[in-house]
Amino acid sequence: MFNHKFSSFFTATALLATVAFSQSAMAHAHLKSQFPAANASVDAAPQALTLTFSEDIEPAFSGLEISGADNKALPVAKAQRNGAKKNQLIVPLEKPLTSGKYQVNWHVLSVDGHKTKGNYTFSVK
Ligand SMILES: [Cu+2]
Repeated sequence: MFNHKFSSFFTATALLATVAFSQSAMAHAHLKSQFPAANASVDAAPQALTLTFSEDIEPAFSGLEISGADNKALPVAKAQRNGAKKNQLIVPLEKPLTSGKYQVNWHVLSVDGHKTKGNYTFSVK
């Protein structure tokens, strides 16, 4: 009898914790897609990097660094948020990318106040 009560209490608590956790995890801005795509090898050098997140983001506290094979950050213009899609960050490149491999390190602040970051690579043929 005691064991049964204890185990259903435990199950209910675990369930509540799972629900609470998945709700807060869902609210974070995760990178959903990007252009050029991660691991892609593109023919034409992009004029801007476009990153689409799972949540709306605050452009003033979001941005990225892009570096080439020498690990030096390349010049980029101020990060902008797509006027029509508040979950999309657009970062224009100030110089055309030459052929080679590039790493992007991004960080964003989602509108719920949570920060996320990550990185990916792509290359220009
Ligand atoms: Cu969040």
